[in-house]
Amino acid sequence: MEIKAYLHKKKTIVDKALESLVPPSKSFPPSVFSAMRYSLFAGGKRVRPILAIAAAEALGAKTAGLLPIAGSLELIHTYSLIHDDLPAMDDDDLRRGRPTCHKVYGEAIAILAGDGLLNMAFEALSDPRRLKAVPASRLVSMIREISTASGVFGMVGGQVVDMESEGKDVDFPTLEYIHTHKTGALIRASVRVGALYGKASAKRFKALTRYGEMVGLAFQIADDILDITGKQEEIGKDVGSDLKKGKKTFPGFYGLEESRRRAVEVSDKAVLALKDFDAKADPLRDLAKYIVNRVN
Ligand code: GRG
Repeated sequence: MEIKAYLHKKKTIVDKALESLVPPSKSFPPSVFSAMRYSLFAGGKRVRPILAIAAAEALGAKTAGLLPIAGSLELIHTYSLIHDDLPAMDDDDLRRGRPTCHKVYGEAIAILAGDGLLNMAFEALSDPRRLKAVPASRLVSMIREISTASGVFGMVGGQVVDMESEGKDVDFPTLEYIHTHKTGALIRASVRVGALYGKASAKRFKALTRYGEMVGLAFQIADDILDITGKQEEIGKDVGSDLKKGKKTFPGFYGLEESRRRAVEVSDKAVLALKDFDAKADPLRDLAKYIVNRVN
């Protein structure tokens, strides 16, 4: 199946799972439920849940039982976007093609909507009614994987260093730390959660981990490039915001052309990590290529 059709099909499945995880806007208190749903259903490619599903499928697993877990990755990702957009952080007005959560609901409700989504992810991850297919010990490994990747050892740590580096002439290892933690950690965890669900052998788990790391890096380089070359109506946020905020990015170090070359090189490494997998891993291979060629 062509990657665009694959993504569309999986996005529909993920959106349905998310719909069942997050109560309707009119639930009490409606302000926070509306804000959570506003940001969650504003669009979004659902890359992280789809990576988890594709990793499990690469191992031959049936993935219906993975959906609450895959959905939890998107809940955490959306929380991070809401908080990242706040005036105290990146202070952005546009996200996923819409005014940011705090612009519509105010800062206090946006903060609480982010908190609500983060905690709802762990509710979903520990709900025995939804997770009958996953043995408790494996579920604990997944919860640890996701919480470590989202917290100070992952995304939160990356966000802190990113903020503290604004306007500074950071070195390349610092940029690498920001990229691997702020964006890379949750992407890597998404693939590893799919691998855990699919009962990967130690060898395959290692290969999928390498794939996740390379895809995470390629994704971030592509994001840095899109921040310069993208169109606002396609990327759904303001163009040129990294430069405006004095953020050092991949193109800042290497220029656009070299960054493009490196993104492809890293994506090729992701594909190479899957050399011992059969055709069931083709969506993962195609995703690695798609991530560097994407326009949003
Ligand atoms: C607030 C703890 C905390 C962390 C925020 C994710 C993040 C960390 C910041 C977002 C800033 C940013 C633009 C990062 C670049 C990579 C990235 C995460 C892009 C957005 O992800 P996509 O492209 O977005 O998957 P969609 O909308 O498709 O889900």
